[in-house]
Amino acid sequence: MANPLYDRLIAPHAGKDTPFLHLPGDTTLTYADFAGRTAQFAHALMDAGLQTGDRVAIQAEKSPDTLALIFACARAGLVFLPLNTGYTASEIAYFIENSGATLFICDPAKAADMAPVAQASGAACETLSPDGSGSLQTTADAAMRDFATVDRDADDLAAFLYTSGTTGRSKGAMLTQGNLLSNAETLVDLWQFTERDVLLHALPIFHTHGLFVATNVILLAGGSMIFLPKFDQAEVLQALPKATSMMGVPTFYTRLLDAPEFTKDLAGHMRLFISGSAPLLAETHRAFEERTGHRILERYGMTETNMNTSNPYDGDRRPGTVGFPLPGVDLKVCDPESGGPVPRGEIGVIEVRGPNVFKGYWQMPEKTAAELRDDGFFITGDLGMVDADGYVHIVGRGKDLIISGGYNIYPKEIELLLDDQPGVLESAVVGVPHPDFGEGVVAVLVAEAGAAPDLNAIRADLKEKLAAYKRPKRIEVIENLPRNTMGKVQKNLLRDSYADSFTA
Ligand code: MLC
Ligand code: AMP
Repeated sequence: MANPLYDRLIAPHAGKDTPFLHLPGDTTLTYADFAGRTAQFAHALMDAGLQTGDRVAIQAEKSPDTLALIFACARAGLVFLPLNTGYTASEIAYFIENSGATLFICDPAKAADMAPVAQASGAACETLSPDGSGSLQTTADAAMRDFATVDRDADDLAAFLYTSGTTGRSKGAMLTQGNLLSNAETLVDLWQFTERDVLLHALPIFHTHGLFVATNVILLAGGSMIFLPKFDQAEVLQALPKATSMMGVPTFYTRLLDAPEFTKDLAGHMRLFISGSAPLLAETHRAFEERTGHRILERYGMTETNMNTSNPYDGDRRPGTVGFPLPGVDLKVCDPESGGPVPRGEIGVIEVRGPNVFKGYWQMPEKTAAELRDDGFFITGDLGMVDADGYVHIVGRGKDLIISGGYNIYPKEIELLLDDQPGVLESAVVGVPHPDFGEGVVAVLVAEAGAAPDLNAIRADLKEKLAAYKRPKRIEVIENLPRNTMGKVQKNLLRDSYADSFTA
């Protein structure tokens, strides 16, 4: 009888009255409370008629109950599918339909818009609110605080995390219980997390970083988290003195450096600052050390693989590098054409293999075969090299991808919507330097002959269809897209032309 995630992350602490979550308003949720709540939600999910292996799509605000619901899915043998709270109804429709989710859970404020979308794909809709008033919470409140956890193998699916594709269609990355647990075990050891750790948690919990890296590491170590609803500079500064460690995307660290109150005195007691999900500029690394005396530990991961590499805990944390492959992870740099390994020091596509690597894309065998080799290596699409000391450097991306404030944005998805707009012949979307988000989205349009696209109408349509973080922060109409002799749009030229859009 086993359920690896429950057995290792929840069960060992289930009877403890020690804090798991420190919440705004000086309240605390203990491990025993949290374990009991996962049982109550597991009963509520069973009452909804779900069967082992069913998918549960969750678009709920960050709250202790949302976290308990996610672990309830694991306990009940269900596959959870966390979704960005910013997704619009048309984005959500795709995820429910593609995953075949039988249940969709959203905030009560969104239920009127979302319930018909769920029902159109045959999924039931329940609600969950940070104030406890959702329909699923009402059922859970009346349920028992223990639950006969469903047996699962390490190889059984635990989660689908959707990651957009270069063709514009999102793919459901299938992650097993073993993928998630093995990565957490490695990271706890490597980063020396213990029950004394208090992690400042300001990340969203619908992505790998905030959900698996941060939460699973803390659960495994038996530490606690200061659980903030989102990154708010003032709240983070206020919470910092009570924390021992923090995980964030580079924007968190540049925003902290923007605050004069962020001083050596405020940060001195901290054990560890970790950065990932997007490149941390070497200059940010250095400015951070100058201000606080701390060298940020940068690591590299992705949705399909969890974490792959990390700078050392003890040892030289080198700016501009993502450190060494994690124990148990094989990493090689390959020629994009031949697929063969390139000599050390040369640039190629990074491939990784290990217990962290996902099972494939849900119901997309061709895409799985194109990215996951028979020998288990996953082709990340990131361009990198390994230097003479063994440090991995990410130098670019082979895939057409923008990373803005740690969120991935696939230009193709936006281009497809722009190309459909009245008066638009074609479009191209690029990422250019942005002082806060690292990269900001710029769209260029070419008008149909004699037409003048209405940019306000276009913005309004994108607002309907796209989460806010994906919407272009600048839209321009130009004569022609620059193309090479093969007819391919030269996005590098567009990036150069619009490089000063947000930094001038
Ligand atoms: C918000 N906006 C963004 C944005 N976040 N635009 C581009 N990129 C983003 N990341 C929009 C808002 O909707 C708003 O638009 C305007 O920008 C200003 O918003 P803000 O108030 O400044 O943003 P804020 O709410 O403070 O959010 C910024 C942020 C957040 C950086 C705190 O984006 C965030 O938490 N990012 C973390 C993402 C993350 O967890 N990634 C991990 C992926 S896992 P408007 O139109 O309303 O004015 C992964 C694997 C790995 O990659 O290795 O970890
Ligand atoms: P996601 O699909 O959201 O999980 O994003 C994964 C991508 O984020 C990777 O393929 C990289 O391109 C990027 N990424 C993650 N961590 C880092 C890092 N430390 N430095 C540079 N890029 C990173």
